Amino acid sequence: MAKKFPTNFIFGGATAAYQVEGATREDGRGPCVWDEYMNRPGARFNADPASDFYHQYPADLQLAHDFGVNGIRISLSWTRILPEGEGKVNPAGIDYYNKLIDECIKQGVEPFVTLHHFDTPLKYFQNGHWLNRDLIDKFVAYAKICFEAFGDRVMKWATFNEPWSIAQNGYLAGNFPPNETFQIEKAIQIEHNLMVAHARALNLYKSMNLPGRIGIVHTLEGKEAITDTPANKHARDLDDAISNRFMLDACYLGKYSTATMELIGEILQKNGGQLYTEPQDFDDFAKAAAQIDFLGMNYYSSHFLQAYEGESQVVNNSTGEKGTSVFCLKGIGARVSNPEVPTTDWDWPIYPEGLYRQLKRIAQDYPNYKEIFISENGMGYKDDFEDGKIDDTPRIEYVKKHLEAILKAVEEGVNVGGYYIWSLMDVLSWSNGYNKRYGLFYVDYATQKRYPKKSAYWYKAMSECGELL
Ligand code: BGP
Repeated sequence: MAKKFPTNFIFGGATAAYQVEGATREDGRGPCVWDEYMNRPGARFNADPASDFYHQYPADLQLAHDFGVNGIRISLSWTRILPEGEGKVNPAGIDYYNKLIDECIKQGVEPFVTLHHFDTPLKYFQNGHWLNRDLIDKFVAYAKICFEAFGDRVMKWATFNEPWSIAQNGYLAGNFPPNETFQIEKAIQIEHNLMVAHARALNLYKSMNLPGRIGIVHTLEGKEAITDTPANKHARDLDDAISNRFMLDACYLGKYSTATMELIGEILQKNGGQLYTEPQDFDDFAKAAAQIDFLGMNYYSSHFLQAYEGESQVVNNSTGEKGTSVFCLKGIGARVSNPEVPTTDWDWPIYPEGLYRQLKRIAQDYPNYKEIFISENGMGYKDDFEDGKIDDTPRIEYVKKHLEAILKAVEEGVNVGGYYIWSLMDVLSWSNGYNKRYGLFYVDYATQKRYPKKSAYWYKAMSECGELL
């Protein structure tokens, strides 16, 4: 079993603007969808000050540097740059990201910048969100401003973070705004519209002749049949089609394959609804598929599928009370627990094999992928803080097994350029709040002091020797 990481492998840490910055009302930032949502009556937590990255970024980047973290995923807050979503640019927003990007470079922590990590401007959210195709043009205009402002120094761009989570969590599971459930038609339409926005922004970037590279970040949940019956395998294929394959086709084939559309068509037929597309969309897809530089793959977990004929029902485990999740979708299948696979307290199966299989699948089904970065992977855990020490051995075990899976795929020829642990420091979790920690660095939210966890020392040692420890 290979233990060596490829040369120049990035040992990164991931963040997202809304989950770390805080300062939601500072320096002219405009409201995004999550500001309203997290401040609704009865909300359990909000994003101020989160990890206070808006002010603490020099210290965080110093820590990253000191612990061998040589890449960071950050995202740009659209409404810091354009408080209204469009129109007048906020110089303070540009100034903040200029300083942040420069500091990353100064510390040798290469920035990998995502344009949109869930934080759509509030106004557009209220106006139909990604169901409204006007948002596609607004996004491309925002992207242009970012490419012009930071494109000379940012060498890795992603258009979107996890389009599937926007669709699934907002419109099927109901744990992201607008908290709708079982809206299969809307979820699929949103996926398509996001793929159009991705393709157009990517094509624009390529036309600007900037020195960097551009891709997209997808969450690629593994899908397995709970037992090998034809019905369970079909449920697996349906869940895979709506969660993964539909959007991978758009990004890498530049169209939806006939086999993919049969599965999507079956889901739509059983739930009612149809997909709206325009001919130009497919020209844009084809052009983007020929130019995409890399895939960012977020991987946390896999689902085990059982055939299911009933109505949709979902119960979200958003407190870490083990064993409380339910996820059954009409016309798709039921995600059931596999007694042989351990889970986190939030019921996410721990299944590194699924990461290996997703890597192999990309290489096989989309051989034009060029390069993959594991743009998020990590373990949500209720860390114990004792006298400034955090022993997060279960997290180390989790990450180690996933790194082994990556190295196995690399050994078999898959081109993986780096790993960005979710998360660099503890951050706000969208639907869980602050007790679900992921960081290499523990954040004491009362003082905003950082403490390296046991995992941070382990990560540093690996980064220094380039071998799995
Ligand atoms: C991904 C998101 C991240 C992060 C992570 C962990 O889907 O891209 O932003 O939140 O999941 O999720 P959670 O905080 O729900 O445990």
